[in-house]
This record gives sequence, structure tokens and C-alpha cells, in this order.
Amino acid sequence: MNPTQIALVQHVLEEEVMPTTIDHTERTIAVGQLETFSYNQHRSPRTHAAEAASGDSPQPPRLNALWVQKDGRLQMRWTLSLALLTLCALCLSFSHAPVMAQDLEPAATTRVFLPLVTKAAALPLVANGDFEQGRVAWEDVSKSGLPLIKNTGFSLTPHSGQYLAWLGGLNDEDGILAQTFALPATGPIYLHYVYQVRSNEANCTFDVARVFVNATRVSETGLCITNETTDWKSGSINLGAYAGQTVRIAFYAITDESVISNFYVDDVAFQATP
Ligand SMILES: [Ca+2]
Ligand SMILES: [Ca+2]
Repeated sequence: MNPTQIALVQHVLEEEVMPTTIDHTERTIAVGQLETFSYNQHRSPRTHAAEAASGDSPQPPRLNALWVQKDGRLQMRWTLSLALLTLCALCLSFSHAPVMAQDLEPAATTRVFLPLVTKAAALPLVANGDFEQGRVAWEDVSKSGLPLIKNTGFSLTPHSGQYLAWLGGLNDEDGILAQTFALPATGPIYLHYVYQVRSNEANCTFDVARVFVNATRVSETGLCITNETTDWKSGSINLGAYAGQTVRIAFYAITDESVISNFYVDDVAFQATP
């Protein structure tokens, strides 16, 4: 209770106002009605003791703002009844344990779910992958001393632009077209290119074209009649095993001493799909 409520209780319990003993059998309580007590029941022990010591006969009770005498009975003013009822209501309201902060449910936590967007690691660019810049960015080495990146001298149409890489074309020729790349740490990584084969070789093992990753041969195509192409074909090499590495990728062709074979390459690029 707060100080105001405590003061009200103390005031009500003053001995001249509130009897210390109450015969509840004669007490009636009803909202809006007076609460009555018999005169003798209403007198406090201290009043009885004082009267006994003085020898005086019991005197009618002092009337004050809280009590009235009616028909020989002392009745509590309705204002006091109302105050008591209010006090009881207050006591009941405070009798419950206060709601402490820790009794409260924790504040709801707002959780925001954002879509997880994964972005594939950037694949390296193949410099001059379409060969349209001429003999740039690539190791362009021929045993016979011929340029491998060309825009003239061949009978087919480049897959892109005017330039392509032409390996073979002579007997007893070794040609290497290579470039070094730093591959991303994670895959997928695929090397894509397009190629064509022109050859009169009946044996597919005499002249061959290969793709190397470092010193590892990852692809081989027999340059022979059975493997001739009439249009550009797609080549794809999975380089996932080399993720995070710097690799030298080389297109290589070798021919024997007779029956010419040709291997054409264009549009080399990395992709994330086969
Ligand atoms: Ca091209
Ligand atoms: Ca040959």
C-alpha cells in the first residue's frame, strides 16, 4: 500500500472509531447499506478499563463524523462503510503479486529472412578468345614457324569474325596455342571452344589434336577422315579439379610426315556450365 492507503487504515483503526472486537454474528454488510454494531460490542477494551478504574458507569459513546446513534444502536455512517469497502477493494487489488518485468514474456523478436543469393565466382576472361585481335595474348608457336592465328589462307568461315587459330596444315608440324589463367577458387569451371577438323588421314592416330592443362592432356581428337567436320563443333572441358590454380591451357596439334590434317579453333571462353 502507498502512504495514503496506510494513513487511511491508521485513521480507520483509531480506537475511538473502530472497535477492537466485532461480533460478526451481528454484523451485516451490504453494498449501499449501513453497517451496524451493538453499542456494547462497539466499545473498546481501553474504554472499559478506563470506566472500571474511574467507577463511572458506561457512558454513551461519543458521536463523531463516523458514527451515528439511531434507535439505541450505534450505526456507522455510510461514508465509513463506503471507505471500508473501497479499502478492501484496494487491499484485494494489491494482494496480488505485482507483475514484474521478468514475468513478462520477452518482447517478440522480429526476424527478417532474406533470400540467399549465391553468386558464382567470376570466371577469368580469355584474352583475345575469338582471335580477332590477331596474334595477341596467346603463345602462338609453330614448329614450321607459321603463325597459328590467321584471317586468311583457309577455306572455311571462322566461327566469329575474320580470325581463327589454325593448327596443322603441314606435314611434320607441331603447333601450340596457349594462354595462362588464374582460375577461381570454386567451380564450376568449364573451358569452351569450337573446332573443326579437315583431314585426309585414314588412320586417326597419325595426326592428332590435344588440349592440355599444364602437362596433363585433357582432350584428344584424332585428325582423320572419320572425324572430319562440316561445321563448327563445341568442345567442353571440365576444369573444376583445377579451381584455385593458375593453369596454362594449350591447344596442340601434331602431324606426321604425310597426308595433311588441319585443326581449326575459334571462340575460346570459360563458362560455368558444360
Ligand atoms: Ca574468330
Ligand atoms: Ca598426317
